[in-house]
Amino acid sequence: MISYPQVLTIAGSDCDGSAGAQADLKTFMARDTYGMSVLTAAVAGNSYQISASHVMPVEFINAQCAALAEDFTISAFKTGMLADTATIESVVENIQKYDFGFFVLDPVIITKHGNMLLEESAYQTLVNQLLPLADMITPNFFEAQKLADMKITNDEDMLIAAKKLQAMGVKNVLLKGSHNDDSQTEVRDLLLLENGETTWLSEGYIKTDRVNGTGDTLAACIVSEIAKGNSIADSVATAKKFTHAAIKNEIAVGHKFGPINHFVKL
Ligand code: PXL
Repeated sequence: MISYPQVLTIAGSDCDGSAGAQADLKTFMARDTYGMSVLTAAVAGNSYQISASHVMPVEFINAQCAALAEDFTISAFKTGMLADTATIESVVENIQKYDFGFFVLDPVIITKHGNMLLEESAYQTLVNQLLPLADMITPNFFEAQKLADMKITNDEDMLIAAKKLQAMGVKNVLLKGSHNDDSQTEVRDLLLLENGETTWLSEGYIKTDRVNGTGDTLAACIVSEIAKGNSIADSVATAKKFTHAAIKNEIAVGHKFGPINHFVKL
């Protein structure tokens, strides 16, 4: 029998397969890990827009976690769309009750196209209850500014913001750089490790609308690499390379904001 590291995403379903649990599961498979999913919500959408969403009952989230904990040895997991306060509270309870291993918190708040995936009133619960349990947080530029409560305009600000997040209780911070200026040539992310070490990761800027699920994929790839036994720094470096390659090698799916390419090999 072949054995693969077992990994988990606690996230929303995105029916068009570009983001959320679907992007995570594709990434888990692409990176040679066995992926599982606890669904917190489901959204109806395509490459144009999200048209509806539905939150799972807390009892059903509990049932999914219990079912997995009873049978599997999960060595790393991530969270994605957590929708509302009750969902976050149930996720907090479940991850305190069961050991799902290394925890990457992708603080999904709002999509690139302005859809709220976390109720405003739930934000404080995420910060106070979930964030201190995370081994790593992976905010994008906007989420980092909101979480650190500051404007970020340069590298120095990124480091100050990352340290603020660490002071809020999360061990390791991967702060994703800005990528909203078509004149920029690179996207620079900052990794701040628990021991205070910093690493800058850079890849070329790619001008494309086909970036749905990028944040999900990056975090899912980190989970897979950690589960395979790699260091945090190596896992993040591989995840950055994989996500960059998945954006660069575009696939023809959908008419507008398409998915990235999870078939890509490094
Ligand atoms: O990429 C963020 C994201 C996460 N989870 C779900 C989504 C999206 C973006 O569309 O639909 C379920």
